[in-house]
Amino acid sequence: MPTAADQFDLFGKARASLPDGLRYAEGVIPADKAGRLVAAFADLPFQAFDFHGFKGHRRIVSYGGRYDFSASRLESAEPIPDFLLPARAAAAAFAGLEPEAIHHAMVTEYAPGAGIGWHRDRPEFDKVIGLSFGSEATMRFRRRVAAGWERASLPLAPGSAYLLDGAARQDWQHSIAPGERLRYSVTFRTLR
Ligand SMILES: O=C(O)CCC(=O)C(=O)O
Repeated sequence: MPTAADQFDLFGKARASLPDGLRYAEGVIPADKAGRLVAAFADLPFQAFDFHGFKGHRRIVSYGGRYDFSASRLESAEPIPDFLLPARAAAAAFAGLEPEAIHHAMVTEYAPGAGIGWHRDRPEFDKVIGLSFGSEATMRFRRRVAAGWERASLPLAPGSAYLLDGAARQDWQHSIAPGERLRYSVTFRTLR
């Protein structure tokens, strides 16, 4: 059975079977640092994800900007806290960005059974870099083609990072399948 490592070359670039513009690497956040971050997440003021009044199973906390789906706009939010800055630096290095280019961070808590449905991120944002913590997860991708949907999937290991850029960001939708164990992600976004 192919593993994530089989789907990427030595430089973390996705092979042809995955969307262009998707990059993935494991070990971006070492286990000891990941453990400290997960401990810190326990104290965050998570709120149920709210989409036009519908509360999702996942809970989120946003920094440096919070997208309000009811108002369809990006609202202000607390700046990215100090404890997340080393993770931002690691995410930026992985994506080939300066840390200061990343103004937005969102921590998402996926309790067992929680996932995220098909979507593309809001157009106010540009590149998306995601870090994974806790349980493994499967990130799924799909895009419309003449015959229906073209699909791909990517296992996300704890401590790994992915970058959504180019077609993976603009043309493909993504989702996270509900898992059986607690997972957190930290998604960093640049602004368009
Ligand atoms: O948890 C993840 O890694 C994906 C998060 C995501 O797709 C989103 O917040 O839009």
